[in-house]
Amino acid sequence: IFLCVDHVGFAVPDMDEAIKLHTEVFGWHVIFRGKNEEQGVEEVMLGTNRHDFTDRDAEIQLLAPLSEESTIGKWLAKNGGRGGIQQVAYRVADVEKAAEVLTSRGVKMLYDAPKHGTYGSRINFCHPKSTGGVLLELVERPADPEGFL
Ligand code: V0V
Repeated sequence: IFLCVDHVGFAVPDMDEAIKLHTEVFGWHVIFRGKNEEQGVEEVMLGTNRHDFTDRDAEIQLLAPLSEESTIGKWLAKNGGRGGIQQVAYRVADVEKAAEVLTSRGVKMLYDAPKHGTYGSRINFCHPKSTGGVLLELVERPADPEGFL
């Protein structure tokens, strides 16, 4: 079902501090910064800066809450205000098909239909109660990522 790991999502209490850490110390490059109001997040995607950069590389996603009541706001509160790994995202070719297959195998999907994700991707999530405790996201990237990267 899965093509590869699309990204790993870190919940962060302070976006600017997190960007500084992951770029200046770890050497990642900011390739996208934006807000997803529906998900209640400010997000930054970190990638490599190789000359042959393609959208096939797995990325790191920094997620800061837009409000205390948002998913990330609640996650941080539960984690004592500290950041950490909030999710792992698997890239799929067809998010509806993948959700259908996983549902038939007993996985509980969060949404009946895909929602909008980074770069115009289509996303859904597997509830952590049916994945052994890890919030797994399914990401179908847009056919043409030009203009986003
Ligand atoms: C909660 N739980 C988690 C978890 N969040 N377990 C693993 N990883 C997480 N991230 C556990 C929690 O410990 C509880 O277990 C149980 O689930 C219920 O927790 P809760 O605090 O009551 O939380 P809920 O139910 O309010 O919310 C949990 C769900 C929520 C998964 C439903 O986080 C959600 O809707 N996530 C999907 C959306 C999302 O994560 N958006 C932000 C990223 P016990 O204590 O009962 O055992 S946006 C994004 O990724 C974008 C835009 C993108 O990639 O394009």
